[in-house]
Amino acid sequence: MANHLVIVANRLPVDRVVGPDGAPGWRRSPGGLVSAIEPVMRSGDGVWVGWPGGTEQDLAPFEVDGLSLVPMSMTDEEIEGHYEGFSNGTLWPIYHDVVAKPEFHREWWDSYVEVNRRFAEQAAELAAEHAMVWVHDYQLQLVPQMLRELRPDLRIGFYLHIPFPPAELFQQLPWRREILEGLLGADLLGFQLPGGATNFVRLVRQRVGHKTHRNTISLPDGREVRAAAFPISIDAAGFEELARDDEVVQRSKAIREALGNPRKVFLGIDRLDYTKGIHARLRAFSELIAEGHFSVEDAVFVQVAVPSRERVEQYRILRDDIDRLVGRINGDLGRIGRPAISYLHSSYPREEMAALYRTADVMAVTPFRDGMNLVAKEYVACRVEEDGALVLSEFAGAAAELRQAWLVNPYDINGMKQAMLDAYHADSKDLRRRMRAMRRTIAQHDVEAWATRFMTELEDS
Ligand code: GDG
Repeated sequence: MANHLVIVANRLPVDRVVGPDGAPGWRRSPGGLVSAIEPVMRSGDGVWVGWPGGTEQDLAPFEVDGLSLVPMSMTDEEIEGHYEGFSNGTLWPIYHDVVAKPEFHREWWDSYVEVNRRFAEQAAELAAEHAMVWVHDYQLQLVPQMLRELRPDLRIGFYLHIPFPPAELFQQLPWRREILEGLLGADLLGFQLPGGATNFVRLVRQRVGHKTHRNTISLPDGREVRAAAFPISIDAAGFEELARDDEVVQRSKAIREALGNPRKVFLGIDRLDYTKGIHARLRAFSELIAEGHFSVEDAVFVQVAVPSRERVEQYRILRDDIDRLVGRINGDLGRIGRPAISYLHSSYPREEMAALYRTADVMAVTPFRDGMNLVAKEYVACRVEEDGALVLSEFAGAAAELRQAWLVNPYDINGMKQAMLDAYHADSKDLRRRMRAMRRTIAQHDVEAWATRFMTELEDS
């Protein structure tokens, strides 16, 4: 027990893999949280507590690339109840505007409480006296309070990576009060946008009855909890360097060639999730071709859909829907060697992502609701020639900063079509003006600035 910083997150930033020689090892996993926190961990004296995936029990702490990791084991029942169930079947849809219907099951809640308790106990054991513990995301909202009960000496921060919903939606939760009280165990609560912090404070006032002043909540025992916005970002310099790498530049040319050198390449990269608006975006693009605004020789849409939550039913249904849509569009509009949509259900190394960003003339990021969306920021960071167009949903947190994008309402298919068409036809002067401004924003607000600000404010709290 000697760690001055303990990160607690649902997942460890690694996946179990089996090498070509059959030996098991670890590989960094994709996902916003990992991209965001890794640089902070390396520079500090920290340990990361989380689930490594799988159902292996009694795993020992280990290191990967200088990261100290403490694996939490999960049973099949816990994965079903806590992770796939309450986290991704109940909370995820409620926190994302009820884009899909949330399910409420009391067994899922019991499992959520149980897993949160185990995480809190593990963190309590690892933290040095007066250490900082930074808890992450919607899967662990009860940890702050549970941890405070075990270790009142700690400074506890909590960051929510997804939106915090308005009272009208949050109130549906049968366990709304428990979740608010769980979060109130923290000294500092971070949200992506000011609106999330405001929603939370209002709910605490209404549902728990604590006194609030602006963004500060006063608890009966004299403790104060602050809720504020900390918009997350990316390692901008790291992405830029990757985008300038010779092999990435060559790979980007090869991708364009393989696509048949169309005039414009459109790109979407998302976890395969119903919040991301993949279906509507592909429909909008296909209608532009069907109506003759451009042909399959002029433009192709590359859609990378990274496999995600494949055991949750709504995700299986979504995958089938998109498979069908892509098949129909390509069947109707494609020609030999020229599909309208180049669809990839797979995940890729960072270098390939950078090469794709470099290749894309138009990047379409059109979620129905998204906490931030790092893909939009990564695209901007990779556009080192200061060209390329970003079509961005108003409902992604990133839209608050990337004001020079073509902002769209993803529910408005005609509006999206118009924005895609405008982006397709934009002249280089317009593109440069917009991209320059967005690149400046990303360079100034990178992930390091985000993490430093959160930790400084937690230290001062
Ligand atoms: C949640 C919130 C918030 C994706 N595929 C591959 C890959 N990725 C990386 C991307 C990006 C990250 O994963 C995805 O982050 P997003 O922000 O786009 O979306 P979520 O996964 O939903 O993340 C979101 C985020 O948390 C952070 O707070 O912004 O709103 O929903 O970094 O590059 N990386 C690699 N291969 C892939 O195939 N290497």
